[in-house]
Amino acid sequence: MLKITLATGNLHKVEEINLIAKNYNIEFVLPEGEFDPVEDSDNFLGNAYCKAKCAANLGKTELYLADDSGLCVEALNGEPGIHSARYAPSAKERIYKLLDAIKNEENRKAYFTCAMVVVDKKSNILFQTQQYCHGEILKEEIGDNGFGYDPIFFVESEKTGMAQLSPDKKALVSHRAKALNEVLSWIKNEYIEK
Ligand code: ITT
Repeated sequence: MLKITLATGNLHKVEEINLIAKNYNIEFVLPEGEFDPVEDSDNFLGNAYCKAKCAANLGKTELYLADDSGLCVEALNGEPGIHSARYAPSAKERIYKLLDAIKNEENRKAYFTCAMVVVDKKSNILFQTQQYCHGEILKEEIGDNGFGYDPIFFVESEKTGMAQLSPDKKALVSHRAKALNEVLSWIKNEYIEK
């Protein structure tokens, strides 16, 4: 079984990644020791690389996978974007701050994005991808599933709220699912079929 370190401290991401990859013979493990990456890039792929490198420095497996993701709102010039996790102190406060910031906006278009970077033990980038899930910001929270901004995100392709999707459905249509599927196809070609 292929072992990959998931360079994250976000357990929601771990759950979603395990579900998306459930048909693959891959064991995802968490970094051991002090995983405290400095995310000092101005873009998602750059910050994913910061996390992957930090996990690789702790050393444990051959491969390290990082996910940097966020919600970009058109009327807010792409904010909260790379600041999504730090936009306000708690998940609820982040949601209310965002709803307040666009309360007078007619344009509610937004997208989730997920950048994934795979590195080796020496922090060489082996594969990277950035994927998207388009939709709109709802006027109020709806649904109990998912995490983060899911309760205020309307998924264009599904015509329903992200937090109304079952975990299995989110694992098919989300930004994270699209990015991880690219990573998994690459892994399949490079590591599993050889
Ligand atoms: P790690 O850096 O440890 O991976 P994090 O939560 O700090 O965890 P990010 O810097 O990538 O991760 O921030 C992502 C934030 O964007 C996350 O905390 C949520 O607020 C939001 N987000 C990302 N994906 C999401 C999703 O699928 N549903 C809802 N919100 C999401």
